[in-house]
Amino acid sequence: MLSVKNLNFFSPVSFVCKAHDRVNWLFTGVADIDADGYQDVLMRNGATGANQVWLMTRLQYRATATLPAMTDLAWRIGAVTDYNRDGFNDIVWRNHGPGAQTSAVVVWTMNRAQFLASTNIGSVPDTAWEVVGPR
Ligand SMILES: [Ca+2]
Ligand SMILES: [Ca+2]
Repeated sequence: MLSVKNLNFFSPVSFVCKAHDRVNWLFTGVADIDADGYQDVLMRNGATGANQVWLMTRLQYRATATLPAMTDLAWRIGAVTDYNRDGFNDIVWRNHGPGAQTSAVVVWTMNRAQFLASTNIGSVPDTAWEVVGPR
């Protein structure tokens, strides 16, 4: 069982993992990915680069949506919001973790929990800079 503190600014809640490796899956963001009005939980596997969204209804896990893997583990989610104003949250990634080969920043445009496209929006070679939000 994992605990999530301050999810949606409510009291700490707990829920049972759904067939996940409890060591490698990391919480990487919270946003309403499927545009149903409830915040969902972005998950990334730190060993494989697999990515998932836990679709939530209030504090209840409802389903898992699988996103494309980013097997280069230097990619990190930096921000989640609706960049192209289509009503669906998009995901900003930056290649800056340990072993990073580039300093690229890309946006994954999404249609609810379905990946549509990856667009390179630039690079930030200075590792002192971080993408900090919105998340
Ligand atoms: Ca949602
Ligand atoms: Ca969008």
